[in-house]
Amino acid sequence: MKSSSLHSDLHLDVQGDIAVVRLMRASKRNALSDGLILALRDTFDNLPSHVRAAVIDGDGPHFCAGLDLSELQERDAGQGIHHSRMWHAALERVQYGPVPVVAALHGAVVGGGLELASACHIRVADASSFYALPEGSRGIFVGGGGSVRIPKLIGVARMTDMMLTGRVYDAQEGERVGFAQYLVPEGEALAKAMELARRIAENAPLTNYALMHALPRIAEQPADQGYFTEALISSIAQSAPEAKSRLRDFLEGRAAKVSKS
Ligand code: 1HE
Repeated sequence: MKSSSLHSDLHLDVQGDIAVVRLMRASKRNALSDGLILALRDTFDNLPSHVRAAVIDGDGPHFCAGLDLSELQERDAGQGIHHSRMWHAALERVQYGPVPVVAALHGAVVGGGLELASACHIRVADASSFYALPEGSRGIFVGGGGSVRIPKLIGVARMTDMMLTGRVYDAQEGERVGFAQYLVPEGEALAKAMELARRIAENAPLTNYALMHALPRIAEQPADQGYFTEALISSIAQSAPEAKSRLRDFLEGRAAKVSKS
């Protein structure tokens, strides 16, 4: 296991081919300062090349309390745009970085913390997790890509309700509406996220790349263009030597069958 850190509040542990990125600011509920946001960007820009999947989690009782409100000074409109664009750049590196990212959620997943979780490819939540967008009651608006990503998970109507009324979703409701794909008992999110990351790391890299980079774009395209893009990316993936050897393994009885358990 190799540990390093680009910022005192962000740790990177590389365990084999899995990178574990941990928010380490428990005393402030992992509130995302500008420095922490930039460190997230740099961490995903500089993952070691042998890493095949990543997990993000948060130290302490909460995953993340969102934007560091103590840094919210008087900003004029121009500064506000640059600040929001800085978040966009960092969370784009999470979503469209080199490897799939699994978020291990517990406690508060709120505001910018929910925006960060939404940039990940899979969310595993433990039973203590809760989701909120307090921006609505703080007189501000989401600025970290939440208005693009969160409606894709739960729909525009639910996000509007959360911001207008301060509605908080608990872990069970959160899974039901689509915040998390996996719900596990309290304290087990990281273990489950690691299990999933190890499974993801076994996939052919080009398949993972297609899922991260092609699928969300295809989903945004008109159907006719989507079908065409799908034909291109699927033919690229299946022409890779790794795809050919995996197919041969199945046909010759060496690969696992699909099973229910
Ligand atoms: C913070 C922050 C923060 C806690 N920025 N310092 N996010 C919010 O509006 C959520 C604000 N936070 C909370 O509602 C609660 O802190 C929690 C539900 C997350 C956790 O409650 P609790 O009781 O465990 O902790 P606490 O006692 O409230 O907080 C512990 C410390 O963390 C305390 O500091 P201390 O010096 O008094 O010990 C808090 O001030 C500090 N803290 N959250 C700064 N967010 C790109 S745009 C995104 C826009 C947003 O994300 S807006 C939503 C911001």
